[in-house]
Amino acid sequence: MARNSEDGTLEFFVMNTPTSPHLLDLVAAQQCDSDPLETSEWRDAFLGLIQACGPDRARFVLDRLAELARESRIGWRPDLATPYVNTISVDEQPTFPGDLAIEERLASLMRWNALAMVVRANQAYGELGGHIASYASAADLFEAGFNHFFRGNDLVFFQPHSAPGVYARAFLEGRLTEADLAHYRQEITAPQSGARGLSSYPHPWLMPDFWQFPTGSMGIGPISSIYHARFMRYLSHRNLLECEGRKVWGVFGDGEMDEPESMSALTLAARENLDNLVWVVNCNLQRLDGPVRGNGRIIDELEKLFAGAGWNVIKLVWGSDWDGLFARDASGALTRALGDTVDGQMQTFAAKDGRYNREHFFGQNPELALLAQGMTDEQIDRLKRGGHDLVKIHAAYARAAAHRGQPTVILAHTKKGYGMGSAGQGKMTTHSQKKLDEAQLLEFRNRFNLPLTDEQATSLEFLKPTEDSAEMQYMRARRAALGGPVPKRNVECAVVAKPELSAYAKFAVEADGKEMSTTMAFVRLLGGLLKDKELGPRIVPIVADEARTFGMANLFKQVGIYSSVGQRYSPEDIGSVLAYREAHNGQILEEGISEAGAIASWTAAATSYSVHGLAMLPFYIYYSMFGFQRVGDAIWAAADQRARGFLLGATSGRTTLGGEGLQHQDGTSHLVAATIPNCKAYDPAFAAEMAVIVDAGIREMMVEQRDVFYYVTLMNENYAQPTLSPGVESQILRGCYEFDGWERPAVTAQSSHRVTLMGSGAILTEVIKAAQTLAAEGIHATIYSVTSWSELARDGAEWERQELLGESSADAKPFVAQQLERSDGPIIAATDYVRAVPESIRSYLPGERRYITLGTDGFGRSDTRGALREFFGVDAQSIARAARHALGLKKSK
Ligand SMILES: Cc1ncc(C[n+]2csc(CCOP(=O)(O)OP(=O)(O)O)c2C)c(N)n1
Repeated sequence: MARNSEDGTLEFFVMNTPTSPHLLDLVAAQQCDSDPLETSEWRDAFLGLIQACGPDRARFVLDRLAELARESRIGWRPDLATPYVNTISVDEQPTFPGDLAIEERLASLMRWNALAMVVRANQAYGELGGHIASYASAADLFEAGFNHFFRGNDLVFFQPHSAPGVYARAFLEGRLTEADLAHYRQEITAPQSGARGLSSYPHPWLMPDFWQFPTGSMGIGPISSIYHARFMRYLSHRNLLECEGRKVWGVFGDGEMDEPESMSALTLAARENLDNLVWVVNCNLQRLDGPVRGNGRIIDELEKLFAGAGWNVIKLVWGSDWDGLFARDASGALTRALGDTVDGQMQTFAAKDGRYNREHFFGQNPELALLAQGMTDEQIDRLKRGGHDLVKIHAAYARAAAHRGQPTVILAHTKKGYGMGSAGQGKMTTHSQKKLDEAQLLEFRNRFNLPLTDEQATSLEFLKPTEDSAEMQYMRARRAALGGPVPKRNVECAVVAKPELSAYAKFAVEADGKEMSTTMAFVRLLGGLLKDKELGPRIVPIVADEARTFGMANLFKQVGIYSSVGQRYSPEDIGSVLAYREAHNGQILEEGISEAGAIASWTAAATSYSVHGLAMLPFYIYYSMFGFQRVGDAIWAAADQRARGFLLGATSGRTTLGGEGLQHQDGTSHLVAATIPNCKAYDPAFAAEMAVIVDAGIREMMVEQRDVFYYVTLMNENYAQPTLSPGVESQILRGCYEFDGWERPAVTAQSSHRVTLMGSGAILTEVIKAAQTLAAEGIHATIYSVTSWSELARDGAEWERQELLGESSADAKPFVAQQLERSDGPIIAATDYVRAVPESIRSYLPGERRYITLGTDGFGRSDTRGALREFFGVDAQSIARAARHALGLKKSK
């Protein structure tokens, strides 16, 4: 059905591609109507039923017929797609409760200031970047929310490239100054001019009183919003905080929906009946490079996806000025033509003027041409898509907000670069358009009736009506009625007292040689913490289907697994002590096999102190390989969001996990953890060290309320756990201490050689064995248990920075150098991680001493721990060999 124009180019495309089986079926079905008369009788009967008995009865009858169809196995299944029109009909539309003219003027002001901010920044510094087109498409979607729906205590996720629009509003609201706007994307230099720099995208780390949720990395905002909504339910069901009435709103891009994270938790949101969640997908049909679905239709695709996942779907496709056209479309020609237009073509229509649209859209057939008769080209040009019509947007939001039992998605049809005219509306290149010439600026001014002279427009003056103007008063009144500004990040929350270490971890700090793994010790410690009256209820244990792997099954019974519906079955193991127990007020979040989900869940809990003013303390325990490597970007976003909580990388180390092999053995997580500035990463060897670290973390996050989170690796290797030596706690926290609690063997030879051995995690046991071997040869070894390479490296880097700036005193030294002063000889470091981890402290060691690092670079293997450690060269023999080599000795037989 595509037709060639005279010059041979394809003029019009229809949905006859394999991407649209529904329409193919429809077309085929229409073509195969063997008895049109009978068909029309059925149709009339059904229409008569609606008319006579109303929609409820009609639905009832349809349901019964559907049952019959299924029972008769005629191969029928309902299609999830609906026609390419608005879900809400004109007569269902509520009266618009606001002052439409003022709201439109406000939206135009926001549009202008957002555009001016980006263009100005780029005129000054061409390298700064920024986006105009995304906000141009989303402005009305945002404004309807700001004026009517986004309450002060709601959670709102903003499409990242629309940040200029949010700043533009904050400027009118008096939350940002003109100087701030003039320093968009100039965060470092702004303070020199007495301004605050505005971050490129929503980043709570950079604007901690402003942005709540980082959304710059596509996909993370969507999944995060779902888990935040679910976490609100968790808080309510556990009677910790009443969240009823609060909503999570997320405005996301249609291109962004391609990210696996965007889609992976849709069914969870439906399963959990998250009617506190509303997504608005800004369907401008474009992403960065081009159309989202050039040959298909993203709105249809998303409608089916969301409906199939169990969401309430509201299509917001056409603006009010289409209402009359549809009303006059008796033959259905308009609906059919719109339904046949693929997105690539729709984008072309967006980029072209009214005349082109008259010829190429309305000109397709006489029925359409008739509809457009009496409209000027200008009117055709101004026909709005649904996502640009405040009245239609309001209707969709109102229905979404009132919907019960399901999350809602609003698929809002917009134009990318709306109003940018020849500079960008609907253009392939519009995403990165950040320059407008004088004529284009004037065109924009005229398009939105902005009160700017030519001079003001071309010099990109920001616009702010006077305080007593109708716009400003209206805007303030709306925000006041909705409970204050959005976005706004709160930092106030009450301190949660921490129990004494001895109250919950005595077994670990006084282990007295008992054998256990650090994972076992952690689980026991967690069990103890959960019993504490004050802190216990705030703890959120999170697993991604590995609780049994880590020996946490006892917690099922102790605190239960959270389930919004309780437990509707008798578990298979009901009689056992560790029976599987799901409960409405269960405490454990068992996220199933979704590390992306579990980390989003952790983030929701870890930022509860700010999002809800209620400090919660999540402990997410997982296979360490499936942490930073698998969901590193989500952890980065959590760091940006100033998360406070514990990540426990269990079964860590490339040789300690043994048989699991290449995909499971983690040798790199500490490398990545070290790159996150507010992540404190530890690789403790002993249960006592782990307990000291967890205790300090609780103090730092819950009592001192610092924006840090802890990453602690845990091992599944059982070995004798020593009692904590007195006074080493602060050294453990800073990164290393001399470990003296090893048994010296009988010396078989004498030598004056001295060596220093450093090790962390499970490899410290190999270091101890190496020291014993060397000691037996008469070589004196000093052992340092390294609890955190990254903390040592950070301390060293800070010392170096101060030294370079001439700010350090002459005798200042890095902490690791101070610690090693008590030792002699070459230094050998061994870990179960890649060598780059211990290499990170090289510059901060006493320079005259040789430093050799041993690590587990390369792919893992499946074999025994012994074989693996020998293979990678991190076993006791290899460590001892390296020591002798550094001392210039051959092995004495
Ligand atoms: C994970 C990730 N990948 C790529 C990008 C780069 N990127 C930024 S915006 C964009 C296109 C966004 O398209 P869409 O979601 O449709 O939003 P629009 O700007 O069109 O409204 C891309 C690919 C990113 N920010 N994050």
